[in-house]
Amino acid sequence: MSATCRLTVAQAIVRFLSCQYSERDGLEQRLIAGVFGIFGHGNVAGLGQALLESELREPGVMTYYQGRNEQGMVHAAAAYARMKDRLSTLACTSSVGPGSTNMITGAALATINRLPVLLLPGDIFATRVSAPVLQELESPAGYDISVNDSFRPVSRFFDRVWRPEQLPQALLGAMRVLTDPVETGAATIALPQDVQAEAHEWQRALFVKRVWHVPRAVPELAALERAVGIIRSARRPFIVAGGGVIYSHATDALRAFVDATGIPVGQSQAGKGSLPHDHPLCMGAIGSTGTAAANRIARQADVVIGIGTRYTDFTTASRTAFAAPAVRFVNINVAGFDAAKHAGASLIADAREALTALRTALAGWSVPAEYRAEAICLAKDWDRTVTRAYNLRNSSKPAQSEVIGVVNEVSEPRDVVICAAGSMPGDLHKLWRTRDPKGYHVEYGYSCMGYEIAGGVGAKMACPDRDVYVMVGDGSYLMMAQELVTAVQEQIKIIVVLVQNHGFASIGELSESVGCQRFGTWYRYRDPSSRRLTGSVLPVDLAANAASLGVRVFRAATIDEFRAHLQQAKRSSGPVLVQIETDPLVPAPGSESWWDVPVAGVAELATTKKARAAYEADKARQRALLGPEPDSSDPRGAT
Ligand SMILES: Cc1ncc(C[n+]2csc(CCOP(=O)(O)OP(=O)(O)O)c2C)c(N)n1
Ligand SMILES: [Mg+2]
Repeated sequence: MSATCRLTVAQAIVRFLSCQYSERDGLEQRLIAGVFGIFGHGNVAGLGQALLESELREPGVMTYYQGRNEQGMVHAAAAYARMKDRLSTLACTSSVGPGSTNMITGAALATINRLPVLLLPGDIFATRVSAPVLQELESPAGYDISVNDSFRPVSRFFDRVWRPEQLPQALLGAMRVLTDPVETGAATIALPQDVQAEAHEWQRALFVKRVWHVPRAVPELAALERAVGIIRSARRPFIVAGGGVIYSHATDALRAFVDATGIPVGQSQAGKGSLPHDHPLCMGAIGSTGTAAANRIARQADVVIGIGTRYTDFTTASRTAFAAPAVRFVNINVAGFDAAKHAGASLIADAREALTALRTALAGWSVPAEYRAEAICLAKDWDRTVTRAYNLRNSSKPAQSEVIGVVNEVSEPRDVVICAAGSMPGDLHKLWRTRDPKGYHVEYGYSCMGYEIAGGVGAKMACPDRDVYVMVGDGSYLMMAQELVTAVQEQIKIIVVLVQNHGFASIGELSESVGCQRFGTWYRYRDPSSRRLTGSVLPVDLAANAASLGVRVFRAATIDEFRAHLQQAKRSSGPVLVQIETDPLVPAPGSESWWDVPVAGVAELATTKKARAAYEADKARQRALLGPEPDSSDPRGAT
């Protein structure tokens, strides 16, 4: 056999991707498990032709999935990767121009959430002989610029393959980034449409099986000792568990550490599930959408141990959650960037490795018994709050918390709840009783309306043995429901719970809190006399919309009907949607927390003026978190 073979660039890509594997803890799996695509002139004759040949030659090796909107394809790939703990993902191929730029939102989402996705946008001709081609945005500043350059800031890896010879390096670079827990995110290889179809002589070595080892960084001894010293000095330590705990499979190590030390745990959106809800020291959600239990403990914490968290504003309540002047941070993270946050002692390491090492080093040490008892008591109180919120029996329409309660009750412990934007992520963060580390899937890095249904499709593809409950608001549904058709086509069973409240309830509440009277947040006709959007409710029927796409649909008017329909939905085989009308004005239980959203500094409206005064009071509590504050009685600190 000769050392080379002749293939097009696109055929080489498909062949290469078919033999990439990831490996962690000895477990090997396909790194790129399939390809989502929408074809146009930018990829039909390149990757389209190559995927067809692959499907005919080796059925099932590199399955092609048809997307509806390129953004949705990327969401599905990101959700897939999240469920696979970032060890496997999907590729997405698009045409040139709008097909490519439709993927940019998805790329940003993946990169923010640190989820690997491989994006293969088509690009303008490398030869330029037919320029400007259809959908080419010409730049007088340089002929090598295309819309695909917009991927650069939202990708962790970006390359454009102008010549076939460049492909091997681009592919290897992309695979490395995808499998690096520190760097992972969107890896984009832009592929000019002529280059995709160009034949080239390839070294066969490019197509051997490659196994990408996903490392578990061990903590440096000196850093471990520093962290241990700080934790030993603590009287009221508190753990903030982030997504890194789950991706690293560190949930057992976290539980062992917590059981041994008695340190209570708060969870970010991505970290929810790192301890089950009924663990006595699980305080649940932390921050702006947190539980009163976690936020009370956080307020007085003297040492905060962040594990696999990047401390977003929601997690830190815009830097008001940790109020003790002398609070110190110990941050366990694979990324030095995150480990150094809040002037913390950084422990750059894999979460599981670090927790195991810390438990050994802290053997025999635990928090004071009164503190442990206080935390346990607060967690129990919050659990009672959740039970009340699940059973409000709101008089007119059900409250959202009741809907969440029913979904929690009807779903099995290993099932998955998915959400991304609107009022539900916050309510789910507070109220969802998470029983499995992969059971809670709320995308809150980008909080992207439109992720829900597409993400549900990707999650179900990754975990066919779990039911996937997609919680979607009417606003998010209207933003992007098209991947329902993909679910119908592939008979991917997602159970969509459509919460119809006729508008942007979350932003309505936010608007009210900043003195803006829910302006522009209802879905209403323009009133002919006032010329404002205050007329009657729009006659939008989203259940009918879903039914028209081939989805089995149920409509519930009451919470009991909703429960019955959901149970039926659970038994059905293909995609299902259950619609329920809720009362958007019933709030979830309070977080005793804050989120920094600036209020107009000058206003005619009394509502805005009032909100501004409240804002200034809250703003005064915000901290720079530059390290423990010097004692003001100490003359050195006072200077
Ligand atoms: C793509 C995108 N655009 C805008 C926003 C800002 N935003 C956050 S929630 C929301 C409204 C969501 O409405 P809906 O899905 O009906 O949920 P509800 O707020 O009613 O619970 C908006 C506009 C966003 N998160 N994502
Ligand atoms: Mg809504």
